[in-house]
Amino acid sequence: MPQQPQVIYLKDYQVPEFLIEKTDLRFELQADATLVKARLQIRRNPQSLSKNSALVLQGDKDLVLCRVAVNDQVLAEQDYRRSEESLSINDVPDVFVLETVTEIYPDQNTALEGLYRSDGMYCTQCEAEGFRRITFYLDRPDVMSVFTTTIEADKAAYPVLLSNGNPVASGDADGDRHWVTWEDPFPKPAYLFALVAGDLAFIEDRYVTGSGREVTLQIFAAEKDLDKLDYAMISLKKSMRWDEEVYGREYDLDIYMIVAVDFFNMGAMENKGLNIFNTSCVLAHPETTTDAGFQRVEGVVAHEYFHNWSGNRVTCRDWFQLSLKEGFTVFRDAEFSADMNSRTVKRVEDVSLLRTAQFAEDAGPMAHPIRPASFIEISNFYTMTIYEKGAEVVRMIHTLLGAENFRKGSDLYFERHDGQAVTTDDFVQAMEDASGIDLSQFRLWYSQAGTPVIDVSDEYDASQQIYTLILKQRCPATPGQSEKAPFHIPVSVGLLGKSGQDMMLSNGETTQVLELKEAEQRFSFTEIEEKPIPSLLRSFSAPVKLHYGYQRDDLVFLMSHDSDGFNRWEAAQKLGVDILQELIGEYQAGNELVLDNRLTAAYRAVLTDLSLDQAMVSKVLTLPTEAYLSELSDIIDVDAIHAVREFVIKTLAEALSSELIAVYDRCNVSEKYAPDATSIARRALKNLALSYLMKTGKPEQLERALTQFQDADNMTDSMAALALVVHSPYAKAAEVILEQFYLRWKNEPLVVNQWLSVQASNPSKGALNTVKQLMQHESFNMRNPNKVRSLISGFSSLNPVNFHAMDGSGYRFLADQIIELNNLNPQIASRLVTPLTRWKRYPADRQGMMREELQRIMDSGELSRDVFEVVSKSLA
Ligand code: 0A1
Ligand code: ZN
Repeated sequence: MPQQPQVIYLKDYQVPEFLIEKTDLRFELQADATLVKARLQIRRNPQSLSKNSALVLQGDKDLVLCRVAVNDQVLAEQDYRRSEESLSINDVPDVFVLETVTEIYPDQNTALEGLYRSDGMYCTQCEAEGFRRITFYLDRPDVMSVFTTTIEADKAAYPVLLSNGNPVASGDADGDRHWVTWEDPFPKPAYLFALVAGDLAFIEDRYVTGSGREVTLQIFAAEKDLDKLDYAMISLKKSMRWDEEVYGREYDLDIYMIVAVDFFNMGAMENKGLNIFNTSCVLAHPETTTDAGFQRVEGVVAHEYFHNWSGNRVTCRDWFQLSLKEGFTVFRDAEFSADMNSRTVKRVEDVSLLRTAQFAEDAGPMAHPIRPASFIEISNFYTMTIYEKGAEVVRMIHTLLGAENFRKGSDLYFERHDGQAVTTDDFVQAMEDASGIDLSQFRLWYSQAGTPVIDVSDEYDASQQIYTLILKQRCPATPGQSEKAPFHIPVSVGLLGKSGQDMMLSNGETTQVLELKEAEQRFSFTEIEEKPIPSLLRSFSAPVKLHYGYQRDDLVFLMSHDSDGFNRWEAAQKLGVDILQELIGEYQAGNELVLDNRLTAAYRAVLTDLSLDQAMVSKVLTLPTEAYLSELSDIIDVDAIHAVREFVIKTLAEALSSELIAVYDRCNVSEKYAPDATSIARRALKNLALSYLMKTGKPEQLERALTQFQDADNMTDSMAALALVVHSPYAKAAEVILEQFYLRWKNEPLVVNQWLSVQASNPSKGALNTVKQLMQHESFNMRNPNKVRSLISGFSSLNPVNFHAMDGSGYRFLADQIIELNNLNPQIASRLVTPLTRWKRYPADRQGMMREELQRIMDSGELSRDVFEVVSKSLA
């Protein structure tokens, strides 16, 4: 890869010069190589302005080109030109058939893009630009083609041969081989192409659509995982029903397939009719999967299914529009999960993630708008910003339009653009046209990066009974954008009276959406009989940082009275942040730490109030995480944050131990495991109580955890106990149960991944050595992204105290792994850089060491585009 890779700009977009009407593929899978024969029906695009241009197809440098023919005429070498990344042919007719034969080597493909082998089976990953690693093609999403795919392979080793669409023919071939032909009637971009060949088992079900069409549903996995597929099937059927009910969208093919693979760079992929899933996002069984795992399966199955409309039927014009499909689809899957489980819990989890990971991204060197203006490597833009902030932007449209208008807008969008490759602006336009609501200023959310900050103050005029909120917005500079225009921000508010009731507002309701559009704006409420306590940004109505000078007593009040469940949690978080930040200051000054007993009292009240939404109790009683406290810090003091948070947990645990024991006993019921919202809430609360109790350091609490570990009949309880013991000072006990756990689960890779992760995230001294040893363990494999994520990211992202060790050992270790992975798997290598990109947030000594490691990566030799982009932007 060149050291100065090319930057690609949105402003340079041009319609394709050629279109591919039909794509006929034939794959011959051989022991060491695969032959790819492509027959493309091509014509010049009448919409293109360049009339005589050469045909330029993208193709990876490793493709071995065996034959090129135009209209059955084989081309001689001088008739075409091969460059590092393309194949050009001059003087092609306006309409013609192009044939190529290419040889590729899936066994050597460690990048896991294009066609590769995962544990003996073949599979593909073509988004974003993987298809060009399979054959020469117009590998861009606005070239949509009808695909026919024939796969030929050894019958015994690869009995199952799958591709997109419907199977239309099959037969035997010479030499114990067989073949199957698949036809996908829906035109699609190459990034949605998929192929699978392997010895796979499957479960099958059927689904009847609202209009009465019958669809066959199949989920494929290795034989040994056949008992872990039922939950994905249930989730799939629920998703299909939900999309009909909420969006009026039906499935369109006769068959829907999901395949589980062990080696996968991301979570899953929405290939038309043939989703390919990371095993971690599809396999679920009570004995091996935690509650969080079950919910992930439900959410990801829904996400990929929803893409069939938001992504496949209506796709992206170019990769700058990625959030068109991802933001919208994340919003859809979040609403689905909220409907299936606890809405408030789902919101709290999503907001927590956004405020830690996405806000940090928005404040760092890789900050970009949800519609980026440029990139070097598109794989680097599958980010929290494109996905999660993108979903928040769609949510704000939903808030501004209301549910009914939003549905009109989505109907119009799907109808207007079915079968097209479009832009985020087309989406917003449909929402505007259907609702009549002006979103012109709102569009800035697509082009401006950074997290807006809103400072709120208020005035109460008792004689006039007028209460006024004064909102001021600003947005910090981000790379390439020093000045920002004011955003259009929906700020949902309620006002609480002294007795805790919601006041009636001028819209006749108790919640009102203020539309902040100016840099500073005043909103007055009339007939307000007493000075209210405001409940601001209800349900987190916009992805912003909002400041208002709450007193601690106000927050305690809101914790118990706010009618908005999200804001009750938010009040607890704000109280926690306020107290922790003050203590961090004391810690840094070397003073003795004393906990404000209002926190203890508030926690006691929540612990003992059985009338509360039990699903929310464990969330309310979880202190702001170290990651969130870090994000809120100007200069991150890793050790102070950790020490202070530990102090508060221990103090709370000691003060509340009898209440915590009562809660633990109440929730520790024996019942058959079920991943429903009520039982998930009970286990969460039980394990939260246990986590506090363990911090008392009392031997009987260790006993409690060990008993839970031994008796658990489900992975949630067993993993919670394991993590608590491993992260405690009881090193000997930890060693014993880690060993026991491994022996029991060593044949379940997903369980072993969690076992790796628990050790990698251990805040005790010596974690780095453990991680290094585990890299030599039989269960570790640098080529498997799930292993890398569990062990290496587990250390660099979930173990701040050790990663940021003052001797720089954590940074050095991470840089070594990035340098190694840069050659094996650039996408994974590039993602690993993230913690180092945040160097500016740390004190000077750590900054220096982090920068040095970034520089060492930069100087380490030939960098992939992926790693180059992130490292160079971090050093700029
Ligand atoms: N479109 C998928 C995410 C995805 C993106 C890239 C991949 O390979 C590099 C794989 C999956 C989704 O949103 O689920
Ligand atoms: Zn997606």
